[in-house]
Amino acid sequence: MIDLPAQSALFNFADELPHGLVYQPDFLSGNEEAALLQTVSGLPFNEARFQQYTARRRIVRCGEGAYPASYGPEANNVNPPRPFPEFLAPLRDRVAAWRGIAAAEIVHALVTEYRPGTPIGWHSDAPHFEIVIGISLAGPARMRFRPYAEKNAVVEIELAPRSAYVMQDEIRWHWQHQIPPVKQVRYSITFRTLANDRVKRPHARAPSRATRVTSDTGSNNMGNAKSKTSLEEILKKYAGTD
Ligand SMILES: O=C(O)CCC(=O)C(=O)O
Repeated sequence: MIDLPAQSALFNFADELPHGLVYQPDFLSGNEEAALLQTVSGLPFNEARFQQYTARRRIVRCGEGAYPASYGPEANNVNPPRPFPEFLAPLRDRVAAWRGIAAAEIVHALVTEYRPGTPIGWHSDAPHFEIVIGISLAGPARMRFRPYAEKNAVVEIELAPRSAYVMQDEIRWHWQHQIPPVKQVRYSITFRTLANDRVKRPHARAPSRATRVTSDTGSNNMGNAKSKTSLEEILKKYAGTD
């Protein structure tokens, strides 16, 4: 059972981050993270495939189907139904409530495992998805963003364990994102809604004036929570607690 955190405990950097990017530290409690990790760390992960290339990160895809696959050999097919596993339903409902959308709008969840040294390169999300909501578990990661129109202008946040982020609107459609190799094992659960009426294509547009960017050599680290706790330590710490 996942409890909603008290609203007073919630904080985000909405005024500082590029439009459409929301960062929420401590979205999950330590106990909630440990409970998710017990299940997530035992999932049947497979290497992510992208055309001829096999990525180092490993994934498990869940979703209701009836939309095209993102990439790989199935890219031109409609996904086979992959119902949401039961353990993800409370988290899906909760992220939906947080963003003010119906849980049924979240059609896809991707659970990703990054072993130490594993990155995800510059990309934008698959065009048939709209809002992306990511939950971070276990090790921390840096997440970097750059506008299509200004690829040297990089914004960086630290994704603390138990935090949540959202990419929608400008950051989702006009920026790319990347995660440099992680130092400790990290898992993410990314939930996605379907793009409304058509497959959209990311494209270049000058970043809005409100956007705060820095140069590629001096990135702007706006996250603040750092953790050196390993997966084993988290599981040990919360073992036997509810
Ligand atoms: O692991 C994350 O939080 C980011 C995942 C990501 O960029 C993706 O699935 O496209």
